[in-house]
Amino acid sequence: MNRSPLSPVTAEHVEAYRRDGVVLLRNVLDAEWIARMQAAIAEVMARPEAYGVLGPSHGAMTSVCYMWRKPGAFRDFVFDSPIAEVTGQVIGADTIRMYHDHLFVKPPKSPKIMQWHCDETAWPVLGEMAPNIWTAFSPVNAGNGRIEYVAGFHRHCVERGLRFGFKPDQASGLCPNFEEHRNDPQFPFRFVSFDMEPGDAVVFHPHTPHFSKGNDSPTLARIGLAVRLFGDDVRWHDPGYKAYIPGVTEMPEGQPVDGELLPVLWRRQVSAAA
Ligand SMILES: O=C(O)CCC(=O)C(=O)O
Repeated sequence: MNRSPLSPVTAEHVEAYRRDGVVLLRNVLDAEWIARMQAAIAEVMARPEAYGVLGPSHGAMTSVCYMWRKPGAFRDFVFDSPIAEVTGQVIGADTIRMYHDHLFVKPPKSPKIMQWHCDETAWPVLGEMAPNIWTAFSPVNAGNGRIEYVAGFHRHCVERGLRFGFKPDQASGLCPNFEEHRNDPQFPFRFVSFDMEPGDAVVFHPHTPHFSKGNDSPTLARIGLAVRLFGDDVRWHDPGYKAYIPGVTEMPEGQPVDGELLPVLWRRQVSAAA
């Protein structure tokens, strides 16, 4: 199973992430990783509560978090696969810490829609280096519910200090419903999405809005494992409505996050000559 990426993260990937807030990385995992994780995901699908914490969208879609906290494939995946390294390279971090994993499986014919949202809404932190790396473990396409993103909107948020809440009276209010802009020729941002194969991954910024429709395929499940990671600039921030991190108590507001439940997964190697 590969520890380093099969293809390098390039300057083009880094620039796409900076510009769009989202970038596709092909062939992050080798066939052994893909097979091991597909088998582990099938086990979780059979008994989700035995492996993790059910996510808020569990139902017509399987949504399970924190599987990495138990020994086994999910823990090995975050510590030993290349996902932390590729994410660190894409976002320009020196250190990557684990936050949480989240399995999203839309079975064939699942009507589940993930409405437009930014992950930043839920994370009890401030900082731009809190990305999501979403790895495909099935083919992903327009028919089976691939994720769509609004490219460039992350910079709009960061430059204006916009942060969305779960309710209209929280932070800057609710995330816009970008469905209203799909056919708007004046809309200044681009909708982007990617067909993916197992082992491909998308890295996206915490302020990048994303959405997925239901799975229209009669036969093909859409399987993705999101891993949320913390880089150097992440600071604790909890205005009271953010997601609870099991086992993690309040940290001092504005201080760097740490602790054994947010372990370091990767550090940038500094060459001796530097
Ligand atoms: O898998 C999906 O359809 C939604 C994923 C998502 O919203 C996320 O990873 O934050």
